[in-house]
Amino acid sequence: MKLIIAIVQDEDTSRLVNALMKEGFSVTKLATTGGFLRAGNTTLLLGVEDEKIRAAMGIIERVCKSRKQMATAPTTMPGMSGSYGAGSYPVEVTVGGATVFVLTVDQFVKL
Ligand code: 2BA
Repeated sequence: MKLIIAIVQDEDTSRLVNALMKEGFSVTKLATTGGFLRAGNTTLLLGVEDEKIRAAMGIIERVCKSRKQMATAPTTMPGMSGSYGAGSYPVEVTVGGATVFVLTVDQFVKL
């Protein structure tokens, strides 16, 4: 068994969870925040049998389309500490898509 950790954009979450559950995958949804943009995103946990990994990845790839958009990234001026010097700057980032980790599961038990 593998554990898929998929970080996706909030906009894609509902469609992705629906698509995964329709195909019989169990999903746990966590509200998370990206370190760079400090904006909300969603992390999904899926425990998946090895032979179904390809199907799960296919659904994630199909639903989570990436697109470019301008965003405001927070920054801190060098040499300043705390909130002093904190500012923000516009950046073009690719959002959507998915950042996916696949981990081997040593043990899976429901107690
Ligand atoms: P964020 O850290 O908020 O990053 C959002 C997007 O901003 C990134 O999309 C990337 O396009 C851009 N970005 C990130 N760091 C940057 C930098 N130093 N300079 C310029 N642009 C930068 P993704 O790469 O698709 O990542 C989407 C979200 O997935 C991330 O949100 C973060 O929450 C998570 N993530 C990505 N890589 C990760 C990793 N190696 N470990 C843990 N979480 C990761």
